[in-house]
Amino acid sequence: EELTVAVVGATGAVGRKMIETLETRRFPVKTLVPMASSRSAGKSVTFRGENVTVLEAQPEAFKGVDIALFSAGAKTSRALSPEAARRGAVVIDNSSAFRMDPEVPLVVPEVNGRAALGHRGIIANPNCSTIQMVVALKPIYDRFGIERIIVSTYQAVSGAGARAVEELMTLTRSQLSGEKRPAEILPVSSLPVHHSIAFNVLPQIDVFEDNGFTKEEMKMVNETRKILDDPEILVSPTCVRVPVVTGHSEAVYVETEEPFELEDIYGVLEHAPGVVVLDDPASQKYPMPADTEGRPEVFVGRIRKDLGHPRGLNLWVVSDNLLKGAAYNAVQIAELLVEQGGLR
Ligand code: A2P
Ligand code: 11C
Repeated sequence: EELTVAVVGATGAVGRKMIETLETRRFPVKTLVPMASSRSAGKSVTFRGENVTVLEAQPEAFKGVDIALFSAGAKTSRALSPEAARRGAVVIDNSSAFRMDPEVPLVVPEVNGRAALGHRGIIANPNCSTIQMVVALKPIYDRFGIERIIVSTYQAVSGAGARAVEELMTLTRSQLSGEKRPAEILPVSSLPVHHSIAFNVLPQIDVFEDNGFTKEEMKMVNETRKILDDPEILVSPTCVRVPVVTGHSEAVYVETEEPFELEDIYGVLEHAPGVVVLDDPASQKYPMPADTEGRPEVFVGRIRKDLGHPRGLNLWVVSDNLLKGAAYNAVQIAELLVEQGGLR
């Protein structure tokens, strides 16, 4: 089967990775249709060694498109995903626009791939920090049950887009040369106050909600519940931005329902799809974002039992936020649709 595939947000940090992943995974693309805002129309992107012209994303551009991968922000998704779906495309949407819509499946193929087949034209790709956590926890959840998750994240600036990456570079350079430049993008570009990410960590990702948690933290709570289909599971997140370009890290503490032996945790993780166990303290082996950039898997290390709680377990989970956290997960969903007859 040879398909027409649109990538909306083709000039952005995630969109570029989507196009790269379609190529490296040899996805059966007949025609690639890259789209972005009117600012980028007429520019080109490279696919399989050829230049392909970027179109302005608008309803008529989706005629004849079989699969549309969206990563151009929630506003664009809200406006154009239904238009694409109406014209017969299956939309795989990386924004937060439809994730909590009960009619839209929220899919991580290793965890709840079958949910994708129940789509009505739109499938949502979860938030990056949620994806890598549920990939690592699903095998433990299936074997021992999980009552409670306490997670602290160490998130890369590429999660906030290409301009945030530039800001990390600019502010680091200016601080090294003794200048004092103001921050303009992070933590949240649309808010009036900004803090420098250079030589710093920012305990704010996205805007605050009334309960004192940020929107990013509430995504980890609500998306985890939806993906695991477990509205009761307790999730207590603190999301933090660190001066890393690519690769989110997470310190994850869980309390299981059933008692476990550590060797069984290693066993289930070593056999889990999409997981690589990298855990050898004696030789100082553990996952780090610098080593996992460009890799599609979720890496788990520092696996240890809690000192006090008999069913407490600590893990360190690292993955490339632009790949498994976004582009790769979206292309995996597209592959699943092709393999299991989920296209329209
Ligand atoms: P453009 O480059 O034309 O602004 P990032 O997350 O790296 O900031 O990228 C955002 C992506 O979303 C870019 O490809 C950007 O295109 C695209 N985008 C932003 N606004 C729109 C819009 N209104 N319609 C279509 N694409 C958009
Ligand atoms: C970040 N997790 O690192 C965010 C980016 O809902 O898809 C992705 C936001 C989202 O800033």
